[in-house]
Amino acid sequence: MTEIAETTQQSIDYAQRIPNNVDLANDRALQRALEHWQPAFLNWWNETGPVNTSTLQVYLRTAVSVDRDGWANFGYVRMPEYRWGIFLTPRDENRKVNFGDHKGEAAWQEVPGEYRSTLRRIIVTQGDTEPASVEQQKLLGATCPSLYDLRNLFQVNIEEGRHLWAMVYLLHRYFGRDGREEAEALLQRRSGDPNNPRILTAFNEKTSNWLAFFMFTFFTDRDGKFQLCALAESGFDPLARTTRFMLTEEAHHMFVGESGVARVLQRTCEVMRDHKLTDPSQVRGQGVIDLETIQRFVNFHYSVTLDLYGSEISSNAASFYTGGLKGRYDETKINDNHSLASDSYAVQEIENGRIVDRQAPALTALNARLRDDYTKEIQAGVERWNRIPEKFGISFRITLPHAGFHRKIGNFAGHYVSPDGRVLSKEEWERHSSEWLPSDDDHAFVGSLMGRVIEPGKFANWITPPARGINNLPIEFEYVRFS
Ligand code: BYC
Repeated sequence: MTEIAETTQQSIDYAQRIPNNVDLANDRALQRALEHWQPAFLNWWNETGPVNTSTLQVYLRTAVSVDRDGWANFGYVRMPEYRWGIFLTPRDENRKVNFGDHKGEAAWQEVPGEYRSTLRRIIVTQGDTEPASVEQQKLLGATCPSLYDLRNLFQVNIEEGRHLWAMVYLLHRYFGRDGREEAEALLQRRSGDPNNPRILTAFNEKTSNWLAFFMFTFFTDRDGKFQLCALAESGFDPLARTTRFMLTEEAHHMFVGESGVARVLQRTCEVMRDHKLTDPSQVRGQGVIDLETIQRFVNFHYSVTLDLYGSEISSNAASFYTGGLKGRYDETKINDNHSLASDSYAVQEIENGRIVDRQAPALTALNARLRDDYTKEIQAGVERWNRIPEKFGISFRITLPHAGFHRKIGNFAGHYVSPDGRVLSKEEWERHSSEWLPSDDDHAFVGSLMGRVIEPGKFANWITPPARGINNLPIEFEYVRFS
């Protein structure tokens, strides 16, 4: 391998078959390997990406450079012709490993032999989520509530595809034959396929309607943010630089989720006020989504996403940290010795039928800590949502369920915890579960509202228009052209 492929430029070379800022043209073997993977990626996109979209022209943003203003490039694109590429934030020659046993060493430009399989596993797990989310969302375009929303869905899908490219670049460039095999396997697993599923549980769930999509981009994409932030601290510098650029894309996805749910809430509250309604079935009668159903979707998506942090107590997480591979959220802003060797962290567990706090070694509790950091940000978003019913004089408030509610991974797995944090028997939990989680009836109702609204400036009845359009354009702009 040449040194050249490790340098990055601010601007992206779009003259290349694979746009990049890693000087791919000077690493012929890597370029050939990625050019070989490219048609397989396109086959995957055409087979499992958004259905019936190959002729649509979508008003998309494309990165032209990795500096702050590099994003300001918008234009119509046919999605299969989107220029997926490889973009890393530029290298800081002075960067160090900032935590763990190797703290103070120069950040690694090649994979340290002792961490090769662990790093590959982390990169594959991250990479696997990206195509999975596209697969989960492939049918949503058929029931979009507006052109504005349709465009946002496609922007998210396109960028998840690019995030796959980001991880595949690392696999090809740094992991040789094993990496190439893993890159192929990333295109072979399928969300929800019982024989060859995606790696992490939440990525095998269905995203079958737009309320689920907004919840997913609010809750699950934000797990993406926190995991990427932890990887952006990595001592393996190419991983840190790749994930830093991915984070700039992730911000829009979370905006789509937070504003999407807010617009659903806004519409429901408007209808409740105008018709003086509180009864959920009457609210539904007006063709909007009742607040109780929205709460059940919150309960589902939050709890499923908490599972993505892994077990609260994890020796994997401890060795990722001591090895300098995966840091804490905002690691370099934390004022401590970045070793955690003698620190402790409070973790909840169930003891004799009650939830108790236990001090655990901070190193093994890193998944719990990252999850708690995530919950703080989620809680702030929920509080912003709650200003909407408050403004309408409606007493209902969205709440986050207890971290033990509906969990399949970690300390709460196998227990039956109510949203308000009581440990119940299986029978009692099951008696109430349809009050807490979306039922088949909820899915059927929400599904019944989903139509296809594609007249510029028009919105489905169950959601309000956004406050403003994309790239300062009017809301009635033709964000997707069907001709
Ligand atoms: N489902 O010690 P444990 C995103 C496995 S989202 C299935 O508890 P660990 C995005 C685990 O792999 C962010 N399996 O946990 C969002 C391990 O298996 P092995 C994705 C699970 O390892 C929206 C075993 O159980 N990025 O970007 O400390 C749209 C014991 O593991 C699950 C990452 O996750 C689960 N939920 O932590 C698009 C970052 N949880 O290895 C994209 C990379 C655990 O013994 N991944 N297991 O066979 C990681 O850092 C870690 O793998 C995890 C798990 C945090 C996921």
